[in-house]
Amino acid sequence: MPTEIKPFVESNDLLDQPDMLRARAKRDGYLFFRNLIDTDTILQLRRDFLEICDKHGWIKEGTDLMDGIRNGGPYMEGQEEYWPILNDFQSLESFHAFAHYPSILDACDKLFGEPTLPHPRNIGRIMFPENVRYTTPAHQDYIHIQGTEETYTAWIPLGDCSQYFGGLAVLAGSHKFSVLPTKRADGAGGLGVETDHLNLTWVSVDYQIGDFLLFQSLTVHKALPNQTKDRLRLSVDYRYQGQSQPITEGSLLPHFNRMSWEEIYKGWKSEKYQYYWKDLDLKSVPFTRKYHEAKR
Ligand SMILES: O=C(O)CCC(=O)C(=O)O
Repeated sequence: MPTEIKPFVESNDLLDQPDMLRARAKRDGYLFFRNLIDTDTILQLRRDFLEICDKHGWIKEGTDLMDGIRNGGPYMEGQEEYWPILNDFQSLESFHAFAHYPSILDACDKLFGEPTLPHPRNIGRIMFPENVRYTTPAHQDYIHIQGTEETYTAWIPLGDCSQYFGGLAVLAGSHKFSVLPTKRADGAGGLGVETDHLNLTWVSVDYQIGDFLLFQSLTVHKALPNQTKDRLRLSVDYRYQGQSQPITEGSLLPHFNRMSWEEIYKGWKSEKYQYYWKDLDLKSVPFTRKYHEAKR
C-alpha cells in the first residue's frame, strides 16, 4: 500500500517570531517555507544545470532546454557517466553562491540564534525518471555529516516539483529517535533506515518554485519517485549550522572530494564565497564510521 503523505506545516508566519520558529523545529524536525526565494535566481541556476546536462548529451534534441527532458539514462550518482556532470556542477559559481542566499541564511540565523555557517560541501542532484529503484531511500543525514545534530539541510527544487515529480518527504518528529540502525539501500547515500515501527507521519507538498525545506540532521527523509515519463528532477541540498557548533573536516570539503577547491574556484568571477570558512574560529571534531556498518 502506498504510504500516506500529509502536507507540511508552513512556517513563513514564524519568521518574525524566532522563539516560535525554534519551538516548531524542535517539535517537528523540519521547517517549510513558501515562496521565499526569488524565481529568477532559481531559474538561472536551473539553466546553468541544464546547460551542463545538454553539454553531456542528457537533454533530448529539439526540446526546450528549460523543460529538462531527458535523453538516455537513467544515470545516477556513483556511475561512470555521472562523474563528469558532477564535476561540472561542482565548478559552478552560481551553485555555491546560492547556498548563501539571504532568506535562507536569515531563517537559519533565527533558527540557530547565532550567525550561520553554510557548509561548503554543496550537493546538486539530477533525478531521472524510470529509476524508481534508485529513488533516495529513507535516511538520516547525521551519519554522513556528524559534527552537531543541529545541522540543518536546506532542500530546494530548481523549479516546480510536485509529489509525482519526486519531491522530498520528511518523517515528522523522527529527529527525536536519535541515530537509527542503518541497512544497505539503493539510491543516494547507499544507507537507509526502517521507519514503520516509529508510527510517525510522512509529510511533503507539491513544491512551487521559490519554496524551500529545512530539516534537522536526525530527521528521517526520503525522495518520492520521479514518476514522469521523461523529465529530469533537479534540486540542490545545502547544509547549515550555528558557527559556534562543532564540525567535521569532511563538511568543509567538496562533495565526493573529487576536485580540490582550487580547481573548483578556477574561473570564478568573485572571491566572496571562496574559502569563507577559513576566517572563522571553527571547532573541529573527528568523524566516526561506526554508523556505517550497516546490516544487509
Ligand atoms: O534529493 C534527493 O533525492 C535526496 C536529498 C537528500 O537526501 C538530502 O538533501 O539530504
